[in-house]
Amino acid sequence: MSDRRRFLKQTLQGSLALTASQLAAGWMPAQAGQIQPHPADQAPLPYGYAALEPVIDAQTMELHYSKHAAAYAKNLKDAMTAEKVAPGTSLEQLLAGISKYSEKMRNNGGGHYNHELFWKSMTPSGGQQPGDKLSTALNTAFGTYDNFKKKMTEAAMTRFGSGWAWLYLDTKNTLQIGSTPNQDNPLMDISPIKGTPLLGLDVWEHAYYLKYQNRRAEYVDNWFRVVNWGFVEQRLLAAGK
Ligand code: MN3
Repeated sequence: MSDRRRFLKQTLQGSLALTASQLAAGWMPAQAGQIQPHPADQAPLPYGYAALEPVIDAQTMELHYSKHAAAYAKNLKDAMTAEKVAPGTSLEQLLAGISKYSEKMRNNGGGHYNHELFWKSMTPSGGQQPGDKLSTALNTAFGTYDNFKKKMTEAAMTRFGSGWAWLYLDTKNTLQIGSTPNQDNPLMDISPIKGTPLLGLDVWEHAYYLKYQNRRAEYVDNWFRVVNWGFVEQRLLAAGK
């Protein structure tokens, strides 16, 4: 075996080996030995399927993460390859120019982004309150925490059919509440509400139907008990507020 062939064989067997889909899409390691994750990869769920019981039951979490969200991730990866998205494009950049791509890219790109945010926005150590900086920002924008919760609940309850309710920072750096249909979100250039999502609430029936059936209001009310306010505050600070 030549040195070159031996090198290639060792490389492909070793830590530099890329997945077939990363190679197909042109993704390369950030540096030797370190593989840059593909933007369509699912991050591991930061807690177990049963961790958010009784607010979200284990079966719903498992189906939601390993079936619904996994399908968005896979379909997004396929669409990025088929539509030749430039290597190195971030998910945020892709969504900001989503009007240039297919319906498949829009639905699955939004679906993947929204769910990755959703998992991190919840925590088993529930019952937290927003920290000082987030609390001040919520009070400035909405008067009181209770009024914020009321408006977010209204956004979730008045979204007809499937979609998301959002707390987001608009393009003028003001906190806003709104909702989007299907898997759209405020990062998308086609969205009527635009800005940086800080907290998203999934109101697709697949997010609650097994436990709550048609009782969306009960799901929404309980969901506030598992929000990871520390994570939301980090996003607010990172977005420059
Ligand atoms: Mn969902």
